[in-house]
Amino acid sequence: MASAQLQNFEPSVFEPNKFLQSRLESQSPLSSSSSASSSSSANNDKELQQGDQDQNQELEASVSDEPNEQTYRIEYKHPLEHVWTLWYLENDRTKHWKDMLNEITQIDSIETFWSLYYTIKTPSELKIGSDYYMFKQGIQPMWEDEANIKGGRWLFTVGKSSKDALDRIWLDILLMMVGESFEYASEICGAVVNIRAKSNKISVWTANGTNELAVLEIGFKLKTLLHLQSHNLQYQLHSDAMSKINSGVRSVYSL
Ligand code: MGP
Repeated sequence: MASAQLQNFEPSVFEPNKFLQSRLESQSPLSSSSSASSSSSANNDKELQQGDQDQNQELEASVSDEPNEQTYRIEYKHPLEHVWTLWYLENDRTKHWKDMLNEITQIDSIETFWSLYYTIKTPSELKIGSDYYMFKQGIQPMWEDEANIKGGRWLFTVGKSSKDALDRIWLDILLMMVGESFEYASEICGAVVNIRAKSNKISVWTANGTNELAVLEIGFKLKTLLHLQSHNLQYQLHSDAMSKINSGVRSVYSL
């Protein structure tokens, strides 16, 4: 499903060469297994003609043990605890903010996660003004969604000179989310990376800004596991962001 949607998706995020390469690599074990099984069935036919029934039964058993492509897809995927949705926003001044959001695909297994990750651009390769959003399935990546409206975000900036750090931190956050690494994982709604001219921003959105224990556990874990000692993490409520006029949004916690 991920692949089908991606093929029709936004060319500035989707990189056809990477996509084809990852598809070819992921399919090669299947192709070799299917050619192995067709040569087995050719032998099988020969032996049938020879009337060697014992040998034939043995061969049939070994062929039926080999997974076909369908079973391979179903049985060899490692499902995630939650299904996640990746969204992409490309800045377009003629559009309202909500209309700039594009849903890219759903991620439901470790395999779809890596296949997608190696197919799309990393944050540091995106154009200025673009964002990625990865949220649990069913949660729209906006303040107004009922899952976010009482919540807030842990926000920090990553300098423009730190492209590798930006990509590394973003990947680590995605892995922490899909791997359910937080004690209060149910409070996690999603994560956002904003590519901006001055400095890039990464944020992790949580469901309830008044759940102090959860907010702080998530903040401390981000700070320690992602080695963000030199970064200042600020927790802001979405309700404050919604009512912001000109001044910045206040921080409820700072780490
Ligand atoms: P932004 O993209 O989060 O940050 O919000 P940016 O571009 O760094 O700007 P700044 O405001 O942080 O300095 C930019 C603008 O997009 C906001 O001011 C809103 O107009 C709009 N916007 C962003 N988000 C996350 C939302 C949202 O969840 N809902 C709505 N309605 N608008 C949003």
